[in-house]
Amino acid sequence: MLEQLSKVVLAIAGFDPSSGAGVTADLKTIAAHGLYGTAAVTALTVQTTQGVRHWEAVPANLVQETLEALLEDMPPVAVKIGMLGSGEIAGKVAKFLQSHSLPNVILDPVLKSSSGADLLDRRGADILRAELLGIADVITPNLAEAGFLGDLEVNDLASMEEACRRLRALGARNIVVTGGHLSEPTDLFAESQPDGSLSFRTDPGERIQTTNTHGTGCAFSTALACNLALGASLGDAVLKAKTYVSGALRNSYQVGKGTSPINHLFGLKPR
Ligand code: PXL
Repeated sequence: MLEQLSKVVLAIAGFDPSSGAGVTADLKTIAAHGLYGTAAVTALTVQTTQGVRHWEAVPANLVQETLEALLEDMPPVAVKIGMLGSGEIAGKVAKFLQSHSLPNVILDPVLKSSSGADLLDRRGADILRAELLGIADVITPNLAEAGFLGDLEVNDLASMEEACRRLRALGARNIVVTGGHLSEPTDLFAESQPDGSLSFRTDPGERIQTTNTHGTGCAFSTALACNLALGASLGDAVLKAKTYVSGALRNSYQVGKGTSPINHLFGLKPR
């Protein structure tokens, strides 16, 4: 047990002060998996359950220094990358990951908040496409992100599959396109085979009747990182992450006046 608790999962992401998304939500998710979470904060957002009002990137050198310091002291067994904010930070993160070979790197290619605010600048999006896609072991775009990165409209399983093929051609190895916004919520998991081809699996989900959905994308990618850290195979880790997010949705409750967060800590008994 103690051995598991001392396994470190690193989140590289922005700060959402309402704690539905971003690093604080990631730390809750990591704790919920019985692992130890650390974080390098890329941006401060001014945000509530009602949306993102404003954000500013953290100076890129602080992100880089944090990553180097954490690596020296608490090397992670998995890394989740979320909001990067600026091209300068995306470049530092890419360089950091290129110079240290870290296990289980999950990239959630965050471009916008669910309320529609842009969370990455143009240069950052270019670095995401040209460098980070190829560094990550798994990427977890939603429909809009898969569409943007693959340069096509993604709105059904056929276009999700085509997006995966295009992302593979751009260097991505394993891809989960999260389809929570489809009428039948289904994720598409594309896994690279030894010959370089992709195998596809559809993971159907149940539609959970709740509007408390803030933070589902962040929680999914972090839970995936955690399950890989715990030793699950990639295919099982993807399913377990989906089950975790479903549990967090099912056990969510209203907090704040807008889109409430999922309940990351639904497994925790109050004391
Ligand atoms: O859900 C994407 C996301 C990621 N990271 C931060 C966010 C958001 C959405 O608002 O604020 C910090």
